[in-house]
Amino acid sequence: GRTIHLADYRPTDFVLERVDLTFELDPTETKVEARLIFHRREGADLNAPLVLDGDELNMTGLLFDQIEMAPERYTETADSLTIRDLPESVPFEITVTTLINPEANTQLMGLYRSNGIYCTQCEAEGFRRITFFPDRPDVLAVYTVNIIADKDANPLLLSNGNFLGGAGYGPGKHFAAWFDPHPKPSYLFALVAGDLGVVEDTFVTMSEREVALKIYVEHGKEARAAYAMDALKRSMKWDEEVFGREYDLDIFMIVAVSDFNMGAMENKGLNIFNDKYVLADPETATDQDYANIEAIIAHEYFHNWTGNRITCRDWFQLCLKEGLTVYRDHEFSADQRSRAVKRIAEVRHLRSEQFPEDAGPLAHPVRPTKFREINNFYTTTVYEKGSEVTRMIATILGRDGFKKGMDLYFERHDGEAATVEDFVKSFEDANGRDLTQFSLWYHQAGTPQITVSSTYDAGAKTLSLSLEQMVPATPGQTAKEPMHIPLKFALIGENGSEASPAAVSGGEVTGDVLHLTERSQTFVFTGIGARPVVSLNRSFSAPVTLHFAQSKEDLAHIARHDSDLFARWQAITDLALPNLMAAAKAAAAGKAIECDAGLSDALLAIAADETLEAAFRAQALALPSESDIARELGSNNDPDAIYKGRQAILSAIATAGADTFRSLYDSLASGGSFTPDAASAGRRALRNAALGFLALSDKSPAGAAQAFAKADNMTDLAQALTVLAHRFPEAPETHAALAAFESRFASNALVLDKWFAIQATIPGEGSLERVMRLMQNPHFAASNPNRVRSLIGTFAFANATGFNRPDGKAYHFFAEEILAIDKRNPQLAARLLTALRSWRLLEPVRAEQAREALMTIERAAPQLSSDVADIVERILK
Ligand code: B3K
Ligand code: ZN
Repeated sequence: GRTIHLADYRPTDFVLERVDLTFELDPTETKVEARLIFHRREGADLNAPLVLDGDELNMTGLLFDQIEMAPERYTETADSLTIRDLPESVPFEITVTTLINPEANTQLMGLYRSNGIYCTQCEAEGFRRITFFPDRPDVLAVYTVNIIADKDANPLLLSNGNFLGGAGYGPGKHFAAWFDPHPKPSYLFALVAGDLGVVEDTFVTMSEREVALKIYVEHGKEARAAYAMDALKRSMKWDEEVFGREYDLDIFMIVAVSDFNMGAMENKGLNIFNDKYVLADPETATDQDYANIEAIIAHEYFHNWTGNRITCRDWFQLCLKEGLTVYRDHEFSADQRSRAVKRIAEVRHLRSEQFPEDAGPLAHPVRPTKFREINNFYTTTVYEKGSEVTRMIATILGRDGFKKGMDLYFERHDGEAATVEDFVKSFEDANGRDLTQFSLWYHQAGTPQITVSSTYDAGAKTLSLSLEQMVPATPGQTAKEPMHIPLKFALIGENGSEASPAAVSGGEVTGDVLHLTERSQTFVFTGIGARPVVSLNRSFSAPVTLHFAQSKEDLAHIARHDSDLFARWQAITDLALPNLMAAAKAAAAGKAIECDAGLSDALLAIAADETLEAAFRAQALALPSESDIARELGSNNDPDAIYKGRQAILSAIATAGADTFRSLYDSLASGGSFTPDAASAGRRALRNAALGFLALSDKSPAGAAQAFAKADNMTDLAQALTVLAHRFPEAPETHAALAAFESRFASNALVLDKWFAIQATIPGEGSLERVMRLMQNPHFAASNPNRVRSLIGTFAFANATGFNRPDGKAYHFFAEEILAIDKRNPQLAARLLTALRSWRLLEPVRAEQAREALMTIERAAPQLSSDVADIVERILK
């Protein structure tokens, strides 16, 4: 594929007025008739042809105003249909008939079959695999959809909008018609047909309209959709209360399918979900599953306003809907659960996924300016950093200012395809604030690095805080401008009191936000009676890395006293990191590894502190991950040394805290029945963290085996199995537990995904052989994205020692798999391949092996999909 540039954007020459689609469904030969009414855009070139997009289509008919089109008036290529000699101003009708094969569609883009169900995925460019169409998000039209299918096999016929009616249609067939009154781009089109069970409910909106809610799942799984339904109703209510947004159709449907490339899709009125993010009950779902379901149900629902009512002008604007909608789902979860714990989890995720992306060969701005394959830009930068940018707007403007800006955005752009500039302008106009410099967050890639120092002058009673910002070079962007970075802060005195300065000079400070806008800037606070400890970037107000050499005493002070729980967690992390880095270095040099007693004391104090919520204590005990340590170390990384060092620190904490962990484990035993609420989940998380530490000092697997035997919910069961498998991989107890788990859940693929993932992450030498063996397991299916991600994906992304074995064998295995997966499903292959994006940061032996594996992929070039070709070329560049 060629590169597409933002600068080349121009509107279409023709306006699409209406779309009428008729599907005659057949597993291998579905007939699609598309009647499209266009008129030439005012001011457009009178000779301009109509160019429609297509992909792997078999066109069997083409009519102009109901009459067969003369062959000399059109040209069909592999990816387009060009029609000439069209009317200057009157509307005209083009009718295209295509034949498509849903069964053969292994890419899972366009119309395909999942477990006997017809379903669609059209974002970003899947609609062109259904019919020839102006397949771009700025073409909005009203759709009518007729579906004809065998009645027995497909009692259910669904599409977007409201149901118009249905009836029999010849022997053994029936049809249904749907009408969506809201103009939409083709990427929001959806169709589902098949035989599914349903869970039904209703929601009464703020203007007292009743909306029918339906969640469709495989027969027999209805009970497992109850939590998703509850999350949907809470999302609808929250969007009314917090953003003033009401739902706009008579019906809202969710369909769960088992073959899906990503999490879910926000099609108008008919969301389609990976069943992993719908189905849950205590026996089969972990607390993390429940939290994910809540977040993703909310995310897709929130798209109805941020994405569907206001969509993107072009795919460069993807963060307009994704960054904003992630921000909305984060806020929703924060309101439903513990805000601080949610924030910690978000930051952990951002640092482990987005920071490496931003620091590596795939770095790109939140609003990119060019792409070769749009599917490769559904990234953590567009989503999660995009959300952080929205959060910073809220921080800068304050709650009311943010709300005013959002209201103006909805008012101005409802029904339109908008840009990032339109979005920012709404906040500027509603608040009278210039956000030009702030907008660099959309345009400059790379994580800003901020170096901080502070000095206290007791005589003058002043505190000076000097900050210097540097944005690293990223592909295509060498020189960077200083950014507007909003940093929440507090000056913490003795006993945790917060000093309020008499005055501040050197830059803008609004409330508890310090605005860093220059390359280097010194803020001077006056009237500070005693030396305070500076707590900076509280709540992680800006997605940056701070280099602030605070003493252990100051960090401990923050960890103990800050009223911002996130900052307390960050201080603990900052205390732990130097220990973990030193441990990795000692392990690499074959030296003894030592754990600072101060660190284990601080952690154990938090673990036992009952005034703190359990989930927070569990987060503190989790310590920075292997990838966090690798990122801190920067380069020349040896994953074995990092692992070994980290394990030694964990063991030292386990030994020092044996009594604490024992009493936590015993006292937190769940009594009564399971509830998935955040407080209960937090207690399970803390208890399971304690179990992990206990197993580190245990010589025998008996304790973990007993935890496995006693577990009465999936959170505890999966954690016990993880502890057994990771700590005692060869023990008979572990083999027995793995076998018991496999047979107990043999008919539940989503649970077996956990079984695959737990084994794929067993560290150390046998990993590759284990993964290869598991690929032969009858429950593994190379055609199912969830299976592939849970085994091969988890191995590559989450088993640093196993995947990065120094002989490079795992990289070469991985390269072979990528090539095989690419033949069936390019999107899945390209996404998995990003696991190698940080190869240059490895020590030279591993780096060279990784490079060679990448080269084998690149050498397959003529056969590669544009998805994989794009990723491998950028990674190697
Ligand atoms: N908008 C979809 C993602 C589509 C990805 C296409 N490759 C789900 C979401 O972000 O809500
Ligand atoms: Zn989204």
